[in-house]
Amino acid sequence: MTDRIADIWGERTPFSRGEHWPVRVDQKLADGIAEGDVDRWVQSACVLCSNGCACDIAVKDDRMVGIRGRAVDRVNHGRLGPKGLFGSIPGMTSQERLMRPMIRIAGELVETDWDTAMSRIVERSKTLLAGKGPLSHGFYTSGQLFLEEYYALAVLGKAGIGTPHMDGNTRLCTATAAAAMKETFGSDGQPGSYLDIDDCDAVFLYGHNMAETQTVLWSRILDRIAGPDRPFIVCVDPRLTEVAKVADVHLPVRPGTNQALMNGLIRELFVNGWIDEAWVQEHAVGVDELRAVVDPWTPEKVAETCGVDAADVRHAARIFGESERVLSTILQGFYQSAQATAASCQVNNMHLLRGMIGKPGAGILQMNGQPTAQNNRECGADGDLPGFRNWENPEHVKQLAELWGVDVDMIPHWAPPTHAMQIFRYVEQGSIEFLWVSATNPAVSMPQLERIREILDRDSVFLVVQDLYLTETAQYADVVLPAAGWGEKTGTFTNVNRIVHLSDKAVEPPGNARSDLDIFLDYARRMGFTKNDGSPLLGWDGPEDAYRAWQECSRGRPCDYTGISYDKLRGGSGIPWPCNDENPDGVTRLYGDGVFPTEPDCCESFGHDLLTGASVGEQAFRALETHGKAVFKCADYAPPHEEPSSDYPYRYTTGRTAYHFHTRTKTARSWPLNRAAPTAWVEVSRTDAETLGLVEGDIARVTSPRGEIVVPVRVGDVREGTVFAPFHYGYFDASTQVSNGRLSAANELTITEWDPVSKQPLFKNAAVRIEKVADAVGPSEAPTTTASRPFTPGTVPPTVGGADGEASSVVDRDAWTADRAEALS
Ligand SMILES: Nc1nc2c(c(=O)[nH]1)N[C@H]1C(S)=C(S)[C@@H](COP(=O)(O)OP(=O)(O)OC[C@H]3O[C@@H](n4cnc5c(=O)[nH]c(N)nc54)[C@H](O)[C@@H]3O)O[C@H]1N2
Ligand SMILES: Nc1nc2c(c(=O)[nH]1)N[C@H]1C(S)=C(S)[C@@H](COP(=O)(O)OP(=O)(O)OC[C@H]3O[C@@H](n4cnc5c(=O)[nH]c(N)nc54)[C@H](O)[C@@H]3O)O[C@H]1N2
Ligand code: SF4
Ligand SMILES: [Mo]
Repeated sequence: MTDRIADIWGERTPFSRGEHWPVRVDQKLADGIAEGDVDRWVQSACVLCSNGCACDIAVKDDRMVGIRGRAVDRVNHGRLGPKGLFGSIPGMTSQERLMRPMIRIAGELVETDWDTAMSRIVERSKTLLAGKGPLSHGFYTSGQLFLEEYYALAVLGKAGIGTPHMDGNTRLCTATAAAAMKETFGSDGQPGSYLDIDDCDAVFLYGHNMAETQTVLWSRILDRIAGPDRPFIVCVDPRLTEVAKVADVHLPVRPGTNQALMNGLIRELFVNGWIDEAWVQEHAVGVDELRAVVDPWTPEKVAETCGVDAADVRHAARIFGESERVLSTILQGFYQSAQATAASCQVNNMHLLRGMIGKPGAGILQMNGQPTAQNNRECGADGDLPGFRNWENPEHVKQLAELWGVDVDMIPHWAPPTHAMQIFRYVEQGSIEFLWVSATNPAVSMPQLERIREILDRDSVFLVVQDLYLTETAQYADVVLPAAGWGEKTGTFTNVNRIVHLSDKAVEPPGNARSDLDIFLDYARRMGFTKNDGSPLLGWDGPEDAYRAWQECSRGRPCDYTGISYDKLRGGSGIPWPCNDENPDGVTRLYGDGVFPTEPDCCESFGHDLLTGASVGEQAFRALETHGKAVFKCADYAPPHEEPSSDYPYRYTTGRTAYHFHTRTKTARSWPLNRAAPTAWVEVSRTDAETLGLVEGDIARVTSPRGEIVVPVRVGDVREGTVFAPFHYGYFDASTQVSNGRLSAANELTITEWDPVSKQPLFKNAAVRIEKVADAVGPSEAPTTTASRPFTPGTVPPTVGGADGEASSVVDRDAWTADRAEALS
């Protein structure tokens, strides 16, 4: 095997359109372990991103000692990326795992036993419920638990306590994916399939640095690119990512201007007649409004607003308009930027206009990020009703009440569920006095950290934190619960393209740690939650029991799991939902028949106004007469609320590197990964560095109206006027910070603001100033292999675009025209 830290994607296995992506099995065993030492291999899937790569865990002497990709699986055909290979095991076997519950006594967290810890929680919970009622309780969970755990949490929150204050960090992550699919198609549920990579003529990546964030999916695209009939690649990203480097067209938009670009691309489709009129008439409503909204957005106007080249906008639109099969992927550059839902819906609209949906190669991937985000959305631990049910539809609420054996009025449905940022606001205001945080680290991952720390630190809130480690968030807890993690518990989860995997328990958890499912079930038991007939509300025996209960809940819904048993998941490949009697092997692509779940009685949402977030409501939705047709939702461009000013002249955006996962609780504990990206940094363009008198490695202070960070400078390939910071670097291992204890977390600077429809925070738009505080002692330790590499000489950096014909993208457009225009014709 090559050095998979330097060579992130491994060697190429080229293939051409329509062929089977070749198998390549990637494996990593702990140092000193040979294959013959392994006692057994236990089936699982990787939990370090949403790609859902199937793997087997190597076990020796009841310890996890390695990982291997599963060749038979349709997701990864044996491959694993650097995080999967190097980041899966070390964190789990670390000495720093939480082993025993902790409670706060006289200001200090001290270890205790489960009975004492749970009694404290239950006592507080019961007192508050009796005195103040369900609205005193809030739950903030994750995209990293298992399906069974979310379902347990959703049922206890909705039918046991009756609080609408439940959400996941999925709100920060994929709320916009769900929202965009609900608006356009009537329900959450990924239309596309990874197989579309094998069949497509072009891939459009919108705000998605797939090369670093879904490395195995990217290697599938690289293998098509290395094959004989490579697809066109179009990249929309303000940085020269590895995606941008291989792109035929790179549109390095100013952060916050996605909607202007999308309106322009769609206008080009109309102007050039790249529309399947017959399909649109038959399968969608609202095309006239869309045409009117995009009409002013000429390529020149887009160029001016987005800072890209007008010719590149035309080229990109032409690739979309003239290719037969386009795959689009959308992620945080859209979901966490201004007008998130509106811009993501525009991607759906492009596909609808050409009838490019549900057909091989013509897919939409409204991406997920976290490994199990999909399950949170399905099971309703994000506040939605389980099974993609519509809280505004009384019949849907009744179905759940019957299923759970409780009164309809027990289940909160009188208002929209409370989103994560609002839950924290209620804690700040003092109305939520009991907050249970599981498998997420808001003290690093939420916007405007100084405020979040104050909220977590409030005396008025009783804070429970359930994690693998003593995180920055756990430091504020009243009770800390040590959770069993991946490989230490059994459960299922579902990846981006609806593929369900089973992860079997490989080893015992460390110390007294217990699975999140056991903890939630124990809480429900101690609270005495019952059905109307007096039997326990959550009388489940373990994960498989919980899973069977979920199967019943999903029956007949778009995410039907009734045909996927634990047994069926063992041995072979993962299986896509919906899977039932009608589709015993699951469904690869949704909407192949052009019929969408927009029937008012079936849909998950009646939709929203994309500019204001106002609910459309049942009556107005019925008046649209959707009846199985998709909806063209649209909105005019509105600039981000915080734009550069004289005090804060730079656009600030944030994101990831290939080598770390989020707040680094696992990846910082992997020596090879942490060495590749040991400390925080900020990326500045070469031109801006010159203006600011900064050189590589200088220590700079980056200040927004909300705070500052002091970090080394990477003079890199970000567009002029924009600075980029990775959001991974919190404070649990402060010894690795280069800046002498100064703040390094990107979220010190981000803004408390969210998309009006999805309520996803705007992590990618803020205004900052930047100044030097110390000379470089050497180059920054930022990665040299990826989008964060030092400035690439010989490429034209993304700059402010000008009039048509002035080359500003990294593509040599003359060569492009010659090579690719021919291929298009
Ligand atoms: N290595 C690694 N992989 C991961 C994760 C991780 O932490 N590390 N996390 C997983 C999770 S939970 C998620 S959600 C995904 C996220 O995966 P991605 O969305 O691919 O990751 P990000 O780096 O957050 O953002 C992607 C790109 O958005 C660009 N961008 C910033 N602002 C804008 C804008 O206004 N417009 C446009 N068009 N682009 C913009 C950034 O330059 C960045 O390259 O990754 C998953 N995979
Ligand atoms: N500035 C900025 N901020 C961002 C983003 C950005 O791009 N820019 N991205 C946002 C996105 S997309 C995301 S997904 C969030 C991620 O933000 P977080 O959710 O805060 O990130 P993680 O570090 O993954 O936190 C997960 C926690 O769960 C624990 N854990 C793992 N497995 C288990 C388990 O089985 N049980 C329990 N109980 N605990 C477990 C881990 O130790 C870790 O502490 O950050 C968001 N914040
Ligand atoms: S691509 Fe994602 S799921 Fe696959 S090995 Fe890498 S981190 Fe794990
Ligand atoms: Mo995410």
